[in-house]
Amino acid sequence: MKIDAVEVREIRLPLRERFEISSGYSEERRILLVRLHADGETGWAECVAGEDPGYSYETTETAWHVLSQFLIPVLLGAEVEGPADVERRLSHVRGHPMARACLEMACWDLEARRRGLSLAEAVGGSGDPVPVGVSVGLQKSDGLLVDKVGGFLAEGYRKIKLKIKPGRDVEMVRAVREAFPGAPLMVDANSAYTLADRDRLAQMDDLDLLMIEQPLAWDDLHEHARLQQSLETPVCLDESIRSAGDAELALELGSCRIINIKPGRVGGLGSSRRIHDLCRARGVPVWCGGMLESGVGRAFNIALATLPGFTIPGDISASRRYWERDIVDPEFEVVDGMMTPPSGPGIGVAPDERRIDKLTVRVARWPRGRG
Ligand code: OSB
Ligand code: MG
Repeated sequence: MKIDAVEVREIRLPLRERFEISSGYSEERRILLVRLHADGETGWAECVAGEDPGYSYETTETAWHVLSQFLIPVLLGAEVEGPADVERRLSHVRGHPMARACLEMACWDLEARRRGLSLAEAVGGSGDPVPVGVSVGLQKSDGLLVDKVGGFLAEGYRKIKLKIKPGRDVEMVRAVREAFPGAPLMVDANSAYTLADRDRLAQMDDLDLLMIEQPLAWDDLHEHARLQQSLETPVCLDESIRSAGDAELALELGSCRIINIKPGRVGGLGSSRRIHDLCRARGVPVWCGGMLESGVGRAFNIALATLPGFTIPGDISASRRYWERDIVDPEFEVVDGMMTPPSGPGIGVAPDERRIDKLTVRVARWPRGRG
């Protein structure tokens, strides 16, 4: 297929509630949406880069820069074979997986539409509903957190992830555990600790947690291996895994027992699938993380999560958990803790273009000079 045109736009989408993690917070997402045009078909995707470099060095602004200066010029006018070819053509760019991923993912959507397949079918997954969870940000008090968790459990979510940081950890999590003795709970530190906190982190072993996610540095594997040795609770890596190579090294070193796969963080769906396959071959469970995506990005996450190695509920919540109104029709729903992947071609949900236009703060189109 020949890439005839590409569009990138930034939309602003206010979250229904502030989402706070150890490194900062978000109240309004600055989301880049990309659109590829080839052979009369369109492919959509979303760039998951955040507003600030607190999770990754990539931001909305760096992604805009790398996409428009270095990535899109390579694809424009090119005759590409499919998503794997797009990934290959962009591989000369060091780092910036989130910027690269959104073009690869748009190509997955485009190709799935051309073949009349749902994204779940195209990646090799199933059309079956998948159990999903919810990630709960830091709250003003433990009481508020317990109320929030109770609400999500009542909605049926199959896993509850609590954000932690030094000063808001063992006692806070214990309050939730005591309120909900049998609940499937885990915690995510977003790199807020060091090995010096080993004893504090080991106190989590008594709280019956599914895992502790990314306790140490965002780019570390070695110290996580040392920490995992002294913890009973499985360590799950998020930030530290940027590729299948990272995943293999992490498993060799014993840095974690579980991996959180986010297509944006690892450079796309192809890379996500390679990490999935590697983990599955070694009996290591994976689950699909989230980056507060709009419905466009969510569609990729739910499709990926239908692969058989995704044995733990992902951070894939209903549109309502994030937005007053999502930008896709229909919105994503969770019924009894399950989400059904859309069955239509490609992402299987329709971006609401009128609404997206209203939310847009800037747009760039290639070839240059077109409207
Ligand atoms: O660490 O998983 C994370 C959101 C933004 C940045 C990092 C993370 C998160 C979440 C939210 O936990 C998951 C979601 O999209 O619901
Ligand atoms: Mg995380």
